[in-house]
Amino acid sequence: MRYAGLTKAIHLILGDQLSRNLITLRQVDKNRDIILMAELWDEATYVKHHKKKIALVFSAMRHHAKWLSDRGYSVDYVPLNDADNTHSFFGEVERAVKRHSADRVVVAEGNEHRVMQDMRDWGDRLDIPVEILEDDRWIASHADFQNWANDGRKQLRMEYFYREMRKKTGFLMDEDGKPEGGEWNYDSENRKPPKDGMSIPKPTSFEPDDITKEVMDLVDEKFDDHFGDLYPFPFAVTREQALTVLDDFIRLRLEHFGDYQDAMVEGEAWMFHSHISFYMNCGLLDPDEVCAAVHEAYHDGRRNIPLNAAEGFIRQIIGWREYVRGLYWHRMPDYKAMNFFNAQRALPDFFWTAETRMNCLKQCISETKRNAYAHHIQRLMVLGNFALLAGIHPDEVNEWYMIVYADAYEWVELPNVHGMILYADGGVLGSKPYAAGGNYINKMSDYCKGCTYKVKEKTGADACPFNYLYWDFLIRNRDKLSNNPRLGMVYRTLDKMDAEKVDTIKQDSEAFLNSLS
Ligand code: FAD
Ligand code: DLZ
Ligand code: SF4
Repeated sequence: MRYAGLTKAIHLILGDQLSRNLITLRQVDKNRDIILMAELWDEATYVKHHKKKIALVFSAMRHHAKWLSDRGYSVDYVPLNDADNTHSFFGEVERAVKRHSADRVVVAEGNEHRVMQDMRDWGDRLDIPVEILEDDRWIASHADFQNWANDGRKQLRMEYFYREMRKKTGFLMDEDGKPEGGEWNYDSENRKPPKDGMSIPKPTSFEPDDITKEVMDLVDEKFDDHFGDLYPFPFAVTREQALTVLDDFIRLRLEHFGDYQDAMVEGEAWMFHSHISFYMNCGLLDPDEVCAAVHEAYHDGRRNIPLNAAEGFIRQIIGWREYVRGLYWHRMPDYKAMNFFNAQRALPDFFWTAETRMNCLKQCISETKRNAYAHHIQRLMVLGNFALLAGIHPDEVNEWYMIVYADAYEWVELPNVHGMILYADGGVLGSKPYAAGGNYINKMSDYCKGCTYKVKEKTGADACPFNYLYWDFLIRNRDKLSNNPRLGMVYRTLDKMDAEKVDTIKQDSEAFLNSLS
């Protein structure tokens, strides 16, 4: 016995560790140990999270604490309003150790670098053993990712990592160890534009219960100056409710998930997406069970689920989700400081107010404010594309994404923002920046119909700003991008443009960008 002779442990459970099979819980002795959970000002304000995110996390924490108490665990729950609350993880652990005369602390690793850094010296500061357990809710362990990353490969591309995860999990693999359907990836089938008048199911929503109502009053009172609408509050806050969201997705939306994965429709924030990132990220759902449910639904034949939908969905989780988490830990802390394009512009005010004439941005920001949610293509090809082309400083963009989405945690936000949209890592995550002009948005959405800018016009006062900003971005960053083989054709097109047009692009871009500040 490693801790023979020791008596009582404090098991700290963080707000994104609300899984009923968490490794920490598996080690609790109900007759002896204390589970500590704490609502902390530090965690709610290290970035000023969207009101809905704070309400979701606090309510899910309170429901989880109740579930544990009902099953005989001794839970010491420190609410935000507790007069003695120190509002930091360490402060609360230190107080709990004294309060309960505990002689060791057990915690699962923090999923953010700043939290892990903090945890590492708790043992020295408390002068008792602090056991930090590897969080085994992931499909790829730290060792799995490191072994893959250090296996002599020049580039760490998601696609190859994903294939390893398919082999490891067996999802959508046939008996001969080959990918079902013969291909690993059906993404090329997943780019259909929206159809006029398409019928999109309403998202699953729940009435706030008494616990949630109390939390909402607290958030209203204490976090009034945070971004976003608190009301209405439709989120799941228990595992049972999160499972209903997953079930509804499989029943009502999965069939079209693949086809319309990239489509955007004005007034339809939720489309055919699953809306489960919130719940997986705080622990109410487990990524493995989510993929197993989709794998099963694809095979049981009761629903008409095409392979491109099932594969596309499973790839997002065992591919992208696991890959960004692996990359985060592989490259932090240096990753965060990278700024490949030396982008310096401040974030325009309209990212907070949605007051812009650019209809695509107005819609995506308004929905973000209302729902603490936007789907992937809105985050990537509208909001992210704009931040990239406008040269906004990565720190400001990262902070905005961390604030506005209820599923935002740095391990997933940072690689997506820093790597995928801003290319601030110079190509660690992606092989080229996801830059695009207005044509892409026009093809994949109906936003341009309601816009005062004209998507077909390339320059001039009425032209869609994405059009000239796209070329201006390539011109400004020629020294950094022109050798990229995936951009060779684009630069050849640029080289054929007449000098007058290039000048107009530069002037229009300068005037537009100056108008942002
Ligand atoms: P679906 O479209 O239904 O996809 C299913 C699941 O796949 C998601 O729940 C998510 O867990 C996973 N997934 C899909 N794409 C990604 C991805 N690129 N990286 C990691 N997981 C992925 N996701 C977050 O969970 N938190 C974030 O803070 C976050 N920030 C993002 C910022 C930017 C700029 C971009 C481009 C993407 C970001 N994503 C983030 C990824 C993705 O946009 C969201 O996971 C997704 O929109 C959540 O909605 P959903 O559950 O309906 O997803
Ligand atoms: C996101 C969040 C918020 C808003 N509040 C709390 C909190 O009060 N107490 C807590 O234990 N966890 C909270 N969390 C989740 C943490 O920020 C998360 O556990 C760390 O970022 C590590 O990933
Ligand atoms: Fe967005 Fe340009 Fe379309 Fe307007 S015209 S909605 S700015 S892409």
